[in-house]
Order: sequence, then C-alpha cells, then structure tokens
Amino acid sequence: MRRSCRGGLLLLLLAAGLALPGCRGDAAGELQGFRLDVATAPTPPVTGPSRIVLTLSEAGSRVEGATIRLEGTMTHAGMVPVVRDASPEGGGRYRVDDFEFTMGGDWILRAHVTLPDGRTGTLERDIRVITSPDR
Ligand SMILES: [Cu+2]
Repeated sequence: MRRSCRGGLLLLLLAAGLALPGCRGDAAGELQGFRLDVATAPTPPVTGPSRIVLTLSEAGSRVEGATIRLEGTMTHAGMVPVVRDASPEGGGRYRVDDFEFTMGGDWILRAHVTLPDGRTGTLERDIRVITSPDR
C-alpha cells in the first residue's frame, strides 16, 4: 500500500498549497462577511453592452453608502479588463449602465469596494457570457 500512501501525502500537500493566503495577489483582499449579488440586463448575459446591478449586503442587510468600482476580466492571457464605476441606487444597489462584455465565455466580475467606514476589499462573482449571434 506504499503507493496509496504517497498519493495521500501528495493530496495533503496540494490542499496545503491551495490554502495559502494571498494566492490571488490582490492587496485589498476579499471582504469577509459581505455578499455581492449580480444581475445583468440582458439576462442571460451576452456579448455587447450590458447593464449590471450589484447588490451589496452583510449578514442579509443591504449596505448603502459604499463606493464600488467594477472590474470584469477573464482568466486567459491578453484579456483587457473592463472597468466601470458603479452608481449608487439606494437600497444597497449599485448600477453600471455602460458595461461591455467584449468576449463570450467565463468572466470574473470583481467589485472593488470601499465601505462607508473606509474599509476596502474585493468581492467576486463568476458569470458566463454567451456570444451574441449578432457578433
Ligand atoms: Cu477574454
């Protein structure tokens, strides 16, 4: 059973590696305890112009008075991120009217958040974008 033991050790090492902090290389880090919900129009999201409404909450309560810069990117090399500032709408909602999904595929929407008390951090949501038949 030597072989399976070694496999187990490898798995353990991999798990330890994954648990290392700071792998994402974002200085601000993830905002713990907060939640970001994403709605797009059109839905489901397609390539081209899109309106995005972000809802920020903490423990089920909407968070007003934050500042959010939305960065949309993909995991492959050579991708130019799409960055927009969101406008507060009240009720913990923040809107971007002129977002643009420049490619189809798997996107990461990363909200750079400044909370009303000055704390900063990021929240991410993955989103799949369909290639519009018009493009
Ligand atoms: Cu891309």
